[in-house]
Amino acid sequence: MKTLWQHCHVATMAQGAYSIIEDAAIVTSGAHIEWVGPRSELPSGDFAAVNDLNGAWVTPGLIDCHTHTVFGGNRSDEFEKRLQGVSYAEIAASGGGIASTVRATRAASEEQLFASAARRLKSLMRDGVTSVEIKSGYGLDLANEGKMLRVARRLGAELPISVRTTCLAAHALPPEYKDRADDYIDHICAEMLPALAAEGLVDAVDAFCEYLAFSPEQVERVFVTAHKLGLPVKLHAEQLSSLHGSSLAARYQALSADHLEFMDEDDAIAMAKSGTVAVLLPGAFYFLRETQLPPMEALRKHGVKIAIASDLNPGTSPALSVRLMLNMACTCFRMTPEEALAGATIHAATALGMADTHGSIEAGKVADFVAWQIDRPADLSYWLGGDLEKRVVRHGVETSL
Ligand code: DI6
Ligand code: FE
Repeated sequence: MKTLWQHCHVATMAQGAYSIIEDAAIVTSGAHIEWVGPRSELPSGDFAAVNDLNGAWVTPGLIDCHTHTVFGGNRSDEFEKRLQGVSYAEIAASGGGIASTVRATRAASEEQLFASAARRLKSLMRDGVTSVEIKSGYGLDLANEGKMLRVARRLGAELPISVRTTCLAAHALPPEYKDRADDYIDHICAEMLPALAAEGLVDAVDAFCEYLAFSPEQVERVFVTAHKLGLPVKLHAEQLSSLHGSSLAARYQALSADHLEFMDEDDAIAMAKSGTVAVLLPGAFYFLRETQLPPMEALRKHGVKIAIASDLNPGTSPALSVRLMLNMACTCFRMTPEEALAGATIHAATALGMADTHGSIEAGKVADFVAWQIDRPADLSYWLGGDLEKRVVRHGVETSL
């Protein structure tokens, strides 16, 4: 069953650039792209359906490669307090912060978590997202991390979006392990990761490497366990200080190191060597009113691939639009709209280990794309939010939300 999509221009994003084909045609066969090229070169064939895209710009479906979409409650009350001058640290010391989301997530049923996460995910999807990574990390014990990851799997099964799950058990210290961080890491390595992996709930393993979370030594133990289980790793690194977590991640061939405002040039060299993607999260930078910029020039100079993601989470980035993140990447980090779009397509796919099948519009890849009624690709980074007219195709089928 072949379908023809025409009357469009395509930014294929192959090789991380727009790679534009004007007056293009796309042939899909089932869930895959069979052919893409200039319409004048379209091979003859029988098409079960012909779609007129009305002059749209077609891009790959957006890929949000770093989110914490599943969580209980929210923290808009803390947002109000912070605006009145109470600091993040004071809020955390009084039982708020990540700990409050852990309490709410533990108290929530799988059904409640599914319903609230589905609402957030639909918001991302209405904005052109067709693949998403979802982390655990607000359960912090076997039962509740498992609950979060099962909800993430179910979201992928029930909604027209591809979900990659990441176990972030090493996100924060659960109250049961107060002052016993090493014991908690032991528990993650001996019990939690093996059990969650055996249940097929884990596509990758992440940790939060920061002076207020886990040390590089503790993170390394998690990485060793992940590799023994055959799982790739990722890392929250250099968000608030420089512990060289990004270099550690590179030594373990991490798919990505994320945040990175405080990384240095040696970290960039290490990441370039290992092919570790730099995932920048402008929503968290903005929401926390950070001032330290990620070292864009070092990343570019050494050829590190840069991805952009929402970091959707209740504490530091309640972001419901990846396009808004593209705008922030341009305004805050001085990325070009082309770099930003590559960051939410092909490089995001690499950050999830799915670049062989996703992230660009090329023959053989999965047919996930968006036909936007815009004047040029830069419009995707230009408009601040809103709802752009578009058609979203996933696995070769037009979705409606
Ligand atoms: N870095 C972040 O910005 C979030 N997690 C992390 O490791 C914060 C999560 C939260 O405050 O709930
Ligand atoms: Fe995060």
